[in-house]
Amino acid sequence: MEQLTKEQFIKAFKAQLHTDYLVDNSEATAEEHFRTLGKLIKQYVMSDWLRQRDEIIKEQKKTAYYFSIEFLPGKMLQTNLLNLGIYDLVAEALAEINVDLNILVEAERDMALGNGGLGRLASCFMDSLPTIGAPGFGNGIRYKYGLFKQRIVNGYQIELPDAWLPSEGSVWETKKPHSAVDVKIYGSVYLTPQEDGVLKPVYENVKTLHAVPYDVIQIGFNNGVVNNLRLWDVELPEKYELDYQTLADRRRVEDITSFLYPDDSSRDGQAMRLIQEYFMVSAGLQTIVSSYAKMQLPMEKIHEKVAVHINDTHPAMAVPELMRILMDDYGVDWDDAWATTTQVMSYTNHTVLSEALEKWDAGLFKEIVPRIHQIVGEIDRKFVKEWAGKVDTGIIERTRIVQNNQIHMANLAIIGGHSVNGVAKLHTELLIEDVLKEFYILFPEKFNNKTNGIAQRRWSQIANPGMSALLDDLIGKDWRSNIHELSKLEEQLTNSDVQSSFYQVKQANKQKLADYVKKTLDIALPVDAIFDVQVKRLHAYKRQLLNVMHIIKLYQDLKANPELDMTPRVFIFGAKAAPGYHFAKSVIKVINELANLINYDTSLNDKLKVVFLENYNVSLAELIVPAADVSEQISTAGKEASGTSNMKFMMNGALTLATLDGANIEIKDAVGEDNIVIFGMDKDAVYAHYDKHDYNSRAIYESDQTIKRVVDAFIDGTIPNTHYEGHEIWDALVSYNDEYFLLEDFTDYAEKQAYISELYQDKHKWQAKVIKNIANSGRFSSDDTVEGYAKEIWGIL
Ligand code: H53
Repeated sequence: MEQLTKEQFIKAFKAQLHTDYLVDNSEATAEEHFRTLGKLIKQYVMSDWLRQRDEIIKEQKKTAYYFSIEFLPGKMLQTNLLNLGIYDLVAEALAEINVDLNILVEAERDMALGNGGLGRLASCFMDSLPTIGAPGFGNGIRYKYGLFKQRIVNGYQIELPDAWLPSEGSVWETKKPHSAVDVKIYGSVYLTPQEDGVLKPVYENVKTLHAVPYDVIQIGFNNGVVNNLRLWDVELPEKYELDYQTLADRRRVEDITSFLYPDDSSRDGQAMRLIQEYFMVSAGLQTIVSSYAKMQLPMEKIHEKVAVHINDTHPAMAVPELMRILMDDYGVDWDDAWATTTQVMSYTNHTVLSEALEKWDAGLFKEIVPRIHQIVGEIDRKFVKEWAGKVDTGIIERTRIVQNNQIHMANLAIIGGHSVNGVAKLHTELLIEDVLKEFYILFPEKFNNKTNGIAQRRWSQIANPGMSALLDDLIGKDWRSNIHELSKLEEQLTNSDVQSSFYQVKQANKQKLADYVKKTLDIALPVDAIFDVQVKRLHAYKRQLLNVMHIIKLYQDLKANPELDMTPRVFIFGAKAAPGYHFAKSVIKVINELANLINYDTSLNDKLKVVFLENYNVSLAELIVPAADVSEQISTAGKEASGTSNMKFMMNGALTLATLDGANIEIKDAVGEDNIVIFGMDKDAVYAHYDKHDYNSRAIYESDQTIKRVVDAFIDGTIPNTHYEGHEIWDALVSYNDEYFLLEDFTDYAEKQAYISELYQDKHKWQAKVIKNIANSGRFSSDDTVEGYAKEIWGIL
């Protein structure tokens, strides 16, 4: 953007307020101020945005499209100001006219078009792609309701709709009705030979959806690059209005983009989800192919200019949809279409949990997307034919796409693309050795690792201004554009002045969080306590329950000996449970009741506090992460693909308490064993139990008095109002053999927690480790991660 002065900004800001709302600055609401600022930002980047688009067309640049059913940007105002390089200027200019930027920040609604790690990663990539100057665009759905708003009532999770989208639309988006496309679903299709002998599909009784794109600006950091996140909304096509005569018909169409499916761990079997997936994929690909067509290059070479990324299995229909467009709309023959499609497509696997790898009932698939069903059938048939006689038939049967009348979307994405990557070293190893090992036999060259990363600007400069100012003082400002500069802190680990400065920053952040907790929950938190945090989706494998067991142990120890010399602890949880995930909801109830029990027990002398923060989301994370002393990353080894909050905490100077799982291992490699606290079984120990079937949680329960005492607290009335939930948990741990090995890992976990308490007493030692973590966090920048994708997978840099 052009150089901007405060005066120019103030003038433009006031004028825009007048034009849009007919108000003076002093009368306007925070919401009006926010939208006005947002509008100005969009104006400032408009020419860069258009230039980027024109350059791609003119220079015929290869472009990557990141297809994802989830994006989780949170709020965008601060990021946009920062990336544009006008944060301070705008804050000061607004202050001059008595407008507080922080209040405008508050007025923005979180854009929560995602459930958790997957969606947040996609948004970190959206920030990093323009920052590294890569032509990489997002493609997703403009859900009217994002992830549900969580309220806690009597300790239970209540889910409310999250109406994030104002009636005037998001200030960051631009509706593009002229770029709308039609998407066909349902009906039937048959192939009929044309004059030239080529088979053409004929559709009957289809329903046509009108897909309208909304483009959301993605601003690069201080480099004049503006990319695009294209979110699709559905409208009723006027041309086909007779297809939708009743209100109910119309509503069913509107529902397609109404809400995000809040269950990312298992398919809920609804046709609507399948329609959402096809809608997003088809609309996105039709647009991509038609803009490629404008380059007037051969369709068989589309892979030279276009890369499409399948983020998790949800967009896997991109493979047959691109085949369909190339063959049916552009007359490319099967072999050429297949050759180019497989070079266009690449896939990231984000999970080893087999229930999270989507499988669709073939009947439902055929009903909703009949042409895609035909193409998938043909891809499957050719795959089987190609490998017959070359490998064991068992391998073919287990890797083919259609099995037992189910369509395996991961198999489709792997067979139909040229690259499959995991999201942390261990995760990729597990894919190769276990989960996808038979694919690895067939296609070893496709497999690669891309460890996740985080958009460091949001998780340092925006979330932690105190630490950022300190870093400026200590190592200069270059770290703001080159995060690897943080390694300069290595020279200052033991400098006690530096240590005390980091300590003060942390205490201030803890105070800020404590103020929020006081305001929202009316609980006073002692900031000299260790702030021990576990924030993430609630899932059995993430083992929030292990954390709960340790809290119960501390509670029991303190009750038995109120004089116990213990470093005060504040345990902080934030987690949403998928609405249909019963067990996870029981854990939430138990945490809340345990918190009530502990927080109001004066005999504990403030040595222990437990808080469950309602409605965990990106904005709340920005408040919590900088205030953490301890980051809980305690999943059963081998289950968490990567984790990304672990990286955010590390960058903000929390010590990680972790199993050797996901990216925790790489954090350990980065900081060294002495600067992370590792406990529990590693992946080999977990797998040994699987192989030998020798795990016996009841035996542990019966032989270990401490564990027995802790586990019995779930059913002996210790925790009030949890009769039902307590029994459910007790049964999971004892009667049903503790699927995630909490009992086996408990003793080591509790010992390492005790070690942390002791370590915290030695401020010098603690702070040296804190600084060591910050100094080595640069390697988890998503700028570097996407650079890896851009160069090694997409070939766009
Ligand atoms: O993706 C994150 C990982 C994390 C993993 C998460 C994830 C989802 O949020 C949703 C579906 C899915 O298959 C995986 O659980 O470990 O860090 C980004 O890769």
